[in-house]
Amino acid sequence: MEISCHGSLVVLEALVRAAVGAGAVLAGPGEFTRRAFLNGKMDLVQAEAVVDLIHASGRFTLDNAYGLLKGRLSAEVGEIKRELLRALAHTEALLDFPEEVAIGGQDIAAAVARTCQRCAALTATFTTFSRRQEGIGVAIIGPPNAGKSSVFNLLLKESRAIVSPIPGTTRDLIEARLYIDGELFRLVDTAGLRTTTDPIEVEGVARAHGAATEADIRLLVLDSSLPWDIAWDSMVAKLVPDRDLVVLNKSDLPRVLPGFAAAGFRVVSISALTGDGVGGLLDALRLSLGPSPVGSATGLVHLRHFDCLSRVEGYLRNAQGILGSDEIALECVAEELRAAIDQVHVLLGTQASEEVLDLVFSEFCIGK
Ligand SMILES: Nc1nc2c(ncn2[C@@H]2O[C@H](COP(=O)(O)OP(=O)(O)OP(=O)(O)O)[C@@H](O)[C@H]2O)c(=O)[nH]1
Ligand SMILES: [Mg+2]
Repeated sequence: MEISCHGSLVVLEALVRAAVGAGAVLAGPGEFTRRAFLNGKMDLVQAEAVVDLIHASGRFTLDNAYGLLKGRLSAEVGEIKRELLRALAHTEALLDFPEEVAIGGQDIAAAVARTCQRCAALTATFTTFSRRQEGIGVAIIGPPNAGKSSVFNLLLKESRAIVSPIPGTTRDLIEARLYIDGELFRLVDTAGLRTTTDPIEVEGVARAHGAATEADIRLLVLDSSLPWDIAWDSMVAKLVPDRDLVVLNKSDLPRVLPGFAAAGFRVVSISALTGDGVGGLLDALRLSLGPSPVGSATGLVHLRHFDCLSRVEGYLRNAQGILGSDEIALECVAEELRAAIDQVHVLLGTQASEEVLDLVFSEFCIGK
């Protein structure tokens, strides 16, 4: 039944109260998707994709969630399940009627190896895909006063970090989200890297090093109005070629820095003061990010999926070990295959406990 009424909150509240009084039950978080799942309209992986769609904060998450909802991963996992069932059936046939079946241990070993390979291909995507979903970490690093905080503010188009001519202004890590063409980046402004005795700044520099190590992309900001400082050599040495960027800042001032010779790095010249060159910096960030893997591949973004498929992979490796030994204990192979199939059921939700379901559906909004 559908009820239409005037939109005022008081009317709505009175209506809901009256409906509940007449026996209606309020929908819980994710209740409609949970029903669709319980009625076999979608599996658990697809139900989780609905949560991803609701919370999608960037284009990658959106595209990937849409792919999951359409059953892209479910189809791949379904194939793995079919291969496992076939391998188990063959193993049991070989156990029960060794004289009558035309299959040997080698055939089963080949099938297990193929399936294991398939799982490994999926689990290998987890780091790239989940990183992309969470947002690409970009650490803005460099010597004090180079203009790191100014570059950070310029990219965000707001004055988030304090900028001052005093070297050593930034101490804490300052984090902010930035979308470039719908792709999410997590920017971190850091303390200038230098040797100092100030205990607070020492801590800031240590945190800056930590942020640089953790980041997916490092953006080294140097002041191009200064001559090269040998302290910068060690900063450049830690950069990853073809990924990290060198930003020569203060292009509005007369250039003193000689040409930047280190090969393999994208070098961008900008003025954080005037905003000149910011387009080139955004282009360079896009290039470092690379094309979206969604569209060309099925990947894992959820720890639960990664965990289940890693277990499947583990059981299959055990089965491979047994099949590769001199005396093949087929009973043990069958056990490993059964354990692997169970994990596939857990992944698709056909064997998920109430606890797991509650956990998945608790992330929904009410009424979805
Ligand atoms: N002329 C000019 N000055 C700039 C530019 N970018 C930053 N500055 C100035 O350089 C000084 C230092 O800028 P910050 O952004 O605070 O530098 P930082 O690298 O964050 O410095 P610390 O936090 O101390 O490590 C400030 O006086 C800025 O106004 C630029 O492109 N051109
Ligand atoms: Mg700063």
